[in-house]
Amino acid sequence: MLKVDVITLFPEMIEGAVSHGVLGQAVKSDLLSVKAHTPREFTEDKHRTVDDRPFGGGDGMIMLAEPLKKTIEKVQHNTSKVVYLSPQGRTLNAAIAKEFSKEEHLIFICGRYGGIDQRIINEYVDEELSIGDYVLSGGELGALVIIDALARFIPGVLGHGESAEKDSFSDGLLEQPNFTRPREFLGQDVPEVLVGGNHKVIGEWKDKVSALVTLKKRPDLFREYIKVETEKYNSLKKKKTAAPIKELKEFFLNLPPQEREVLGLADLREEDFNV
Ligand code: 4HQ
Repeated sequence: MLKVDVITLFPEMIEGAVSHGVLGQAVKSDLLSVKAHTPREFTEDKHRTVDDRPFGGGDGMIMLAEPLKKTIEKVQHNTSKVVYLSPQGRTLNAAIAKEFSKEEHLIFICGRYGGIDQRIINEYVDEELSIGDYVLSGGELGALVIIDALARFIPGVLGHGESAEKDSFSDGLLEQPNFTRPREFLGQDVPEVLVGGNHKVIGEWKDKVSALVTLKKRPDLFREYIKVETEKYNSLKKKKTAAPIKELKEFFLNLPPQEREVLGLADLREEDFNV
C-alpha cells in the first residue's frame, strides 16, 4: 500500500478531499493511505506560531523551520520521498504521476504565505514539484492534484475495463467524444458505428477519432504521436496499410459532414494533416 503523509496548516482540506469518489474508495480499500499532519502541533508558545517575517524584509510571512522539522521527523523513514510543492519544481505530467505511484512512502510539504524556510528544503526535500505555471495560495491543492493523478496508476484503484493507461496522455492522445442516450439530441445524431455493436470496428474507429481530436486541439501532442507511429510503421517488413498520417487523412475525408459536426471536427481541413 502506498502511504502518503501531507504536512499542512489545513489538514481538513486534505482529509475532506480524499474521502470522496475514486480517492475515497482507494483509501477505504487500503490501496492508498493519506494522513495529514500539522506543524502547529509542534509549537510551544502560547499563540502556536508557525510563521515569522522574512529576514531582509519583503512581503509574505515564512513558515518557521522548527515546527516543520519536527513534523517531518515524526513521519519520515529511510524509504520516504519528501516533496515540496513549489512553482520552482518540475511540472507534473502523467509520466511523473506514474513514477510517484510506485513509491512506498511520500511526504508532501505544503507551504502557505510566502513559503517555507529554505533550510528545510536544503535538509529534507528530495524533489520540488509544481502543478503548473501559476501561483496558488498554498501547496494543498497541488498535493491533492498529485495524489489524485497518481492514485489512478495504483493497480486496483480504477474499476475493471478502466485503466490509467487508457486515459488521455498515457498513449499520447486525447480521448474521443462520448455519447449516451438518447441517440438523437438537439438535432445531433450519435455516430452510426457506435450503435452497430461491432467492437473491433468501434475500437479502431475510436482510436482514429482520438487522433483527429488531438490533431485539432493539441497539434503539439499529435506531432509526437505521429512521429512514434510512423517509426513503428517504417520498421514493419510487410505493410498492409498506408502510412499512419495518410490512413488518418483518408479516414477523415470519408467521415460524413454530420459526423464531423457531432465530433467537433467540422473545421478540420485537409491541409491540417501537413504536420
Ligand atoms: N505554490 N504548484 C505553495 C504554488 C504551487 C504550484 C505557491 C506553492 C505558494 C506557498 N505549488 N506556495 N504552482 O503555486 O505547486
